[in-house]
Amino acid sequence: PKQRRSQYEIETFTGWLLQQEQKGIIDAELTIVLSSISLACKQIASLVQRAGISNLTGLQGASNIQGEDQKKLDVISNEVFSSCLRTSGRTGIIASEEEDIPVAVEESYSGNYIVVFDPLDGSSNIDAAVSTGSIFGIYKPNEECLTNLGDSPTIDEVAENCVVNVCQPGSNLLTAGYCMYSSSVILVLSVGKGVYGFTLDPLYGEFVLTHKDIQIPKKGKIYSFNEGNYALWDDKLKKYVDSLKEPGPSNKPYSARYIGSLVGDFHRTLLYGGIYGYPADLKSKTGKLRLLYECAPMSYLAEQAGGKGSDGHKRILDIQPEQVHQRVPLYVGSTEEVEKLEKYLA
Ligand code: AHM
Ligand code: MG
Repeated sequence: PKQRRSQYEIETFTGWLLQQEQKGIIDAELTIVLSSISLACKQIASLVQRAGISNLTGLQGASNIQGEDQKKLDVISNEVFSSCLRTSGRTGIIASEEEDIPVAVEESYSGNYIVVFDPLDGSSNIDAAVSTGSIFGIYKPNEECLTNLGDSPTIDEVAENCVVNVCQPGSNLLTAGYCMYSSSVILVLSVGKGVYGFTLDPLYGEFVLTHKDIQIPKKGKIYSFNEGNYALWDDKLKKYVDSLKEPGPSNKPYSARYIGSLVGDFHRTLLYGGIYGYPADLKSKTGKLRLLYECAPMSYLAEQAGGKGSDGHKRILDIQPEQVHQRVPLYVGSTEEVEKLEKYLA
């Protein structure tokens, strides 16, 4: 007879990963990469939580290639993420918001996965102890490019090869996810079969399955835009946002919620429904958020949960990146809300 489930049984992230491997959804190599990412997230969570105590708030005193001032924790989180991936021995190339160009990971024993990430997104929130997060996406290496390299490639050839490998459309993603550092630490990811969420149990130090097969509501009455930029938006977008403020027959307009932390704003949108947007404007002609490690992973998760990710006209996952740090407008969330916005922008 089958043994009864015990009341003490918990499903951990590690257990869940092994099940995905047994079912043939991911291979052993990817299991190792994902578990090294979860370790990086635990380390970053503890750094973020203790930032004020260990003097890790404030600026590093340098800026990244995109001209943004780096926070101390931006730099440290990047190091944590990179070294966890490096020691997994299954990652070939990494591309990060905080690195100028993609980096080849020499120690790779096998696997050679390409991992794109933003180690600490929304870090302007750190000093006020408001939510932040890490975002990641994983691609299979492009075999053709690797074999084209020859036996003893020069450093420039390797660097160029890395860029070619990394610049894949989101539709090639094998898996993507984020970890949110908030009142709880929650790891949300998809390996292409729905979206699952795991909450870090601070006593066990383990991520525990808490959100099974997350489905984003088809519509939702929350919009999440930085409306401070309103005067810089184009007229079609202004009309759309104005329309959300009309009370309608129910006498209730949409609610506005904006943390300024993509992971937090997206996580709420995923669970409650609605729309998150970072449009292009007069100042940021192609928007602010980066296609590779911000927009594509979030759009992949939205689609896996039954929602949509769009640049206002087309599917984010269909965009072929030309540059590693390329920016695109992003509208992501409930299907009906994203489609409504696309109609206004058409
Ligand atoms: P970062 O990667 O430098 O932290 O910037 C990305 C963040 C997102 O988390 C957030 O959605 C957006 O920038 C907020 O920008 P703004 O302050 O312009 O509203
Ligand atoms: Mg970011």
